[in-house]
Amino acid sequence: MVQSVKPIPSTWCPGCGDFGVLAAVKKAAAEVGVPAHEQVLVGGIGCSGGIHNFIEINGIHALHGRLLAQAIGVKLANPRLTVIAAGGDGDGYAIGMGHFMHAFKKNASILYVVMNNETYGLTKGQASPTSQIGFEGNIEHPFDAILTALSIPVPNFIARTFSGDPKGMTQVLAEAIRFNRANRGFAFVEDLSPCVTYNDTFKLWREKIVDVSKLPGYDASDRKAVFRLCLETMESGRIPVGVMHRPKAADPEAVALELKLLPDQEGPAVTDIALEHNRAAYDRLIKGVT
Ligand SMILES: Cc1ncc(C[n+]2csc(CCOP(=O)(O)OP(=O)(O)O)c2C)c(N)n1
Ligand code: SF4
Ligand SMILES: [Mg+2]
Repeated sequence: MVQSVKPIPSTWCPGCGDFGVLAAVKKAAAEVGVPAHEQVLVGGIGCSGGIHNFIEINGIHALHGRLLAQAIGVKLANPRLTVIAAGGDGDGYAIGMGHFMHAFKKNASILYVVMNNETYGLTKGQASPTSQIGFEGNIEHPFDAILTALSIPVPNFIARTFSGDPKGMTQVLAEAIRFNRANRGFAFVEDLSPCVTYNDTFKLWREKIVDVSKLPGYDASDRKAVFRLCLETMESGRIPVGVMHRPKAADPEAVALELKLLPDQEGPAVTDIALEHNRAAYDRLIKGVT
């Protein structure tokens, strides 16, 4: 259900990484100058997915793993809106994995922020698809969303940030929102957002993170080179962060979904259905004249 209400006090544990994301989303939207009534935040299921409750904004609490379908629906209902989907690693990479993969190729101009804490926080710390081997009995290799995103050759915006660097995160989110508002397609930002209660990785991640975008000669439009750099960084025991894909220019072969389906940008949500305005068409319809 869509709501535009006063935010409720946060229910997150003190120190949760998601506070950084909340602050960065607010700051980025303000920096880009998105009016509040033009923003919609679609939250997933999990601690992270409650984010829309803590910000004065139009919000939807989506079904588990289905936030991208709902966010794309909002964008197609009114392409002039700035739509942000935000949820957790369990929500997006387990039950929501099918929607995650297809969002890159559908390429609607929405932003998807995943707060990855390598656990199911809300349900008390079980292993998620990104958990390390050994965490809560996990025996599976962790899934890496950035490598997956880079493997889909559509000119999306792709980045990874860290809640311990709110400034850097704000910059990246502002760039992603601008990308969306220029109708350049889907933007995906994974934020490393520690769960201080069940998997406190703040210290470990601070030590392991490497901002690959600051390395000499880095080119975020070179998908193959960035894929290789991320793999090599991971193989050396570090965690790559930064803008991982920034397409050079709009690609005529990969037009954003809302431009393909609604070239005039007039979605059904803003269609004038008042009778007087449409009376001529209505009369023709009744008479059976096309
Ligand atoms: C259909 C369905 N299955 C299972 C659940 C139970 N459930 C609630 S939150 C959650 C996982 C949340 O993990 P994540 O998306 O990583 O969010 P976090 O709490 O870590 O931010 C699960 C499995 C549910 N709410 N609905
Ligand atoms: S349980 Fe973890 S993810 Fe959930 S609010 Fe607390 S610290 Fe954050
Ligand atoms: Mg999680």
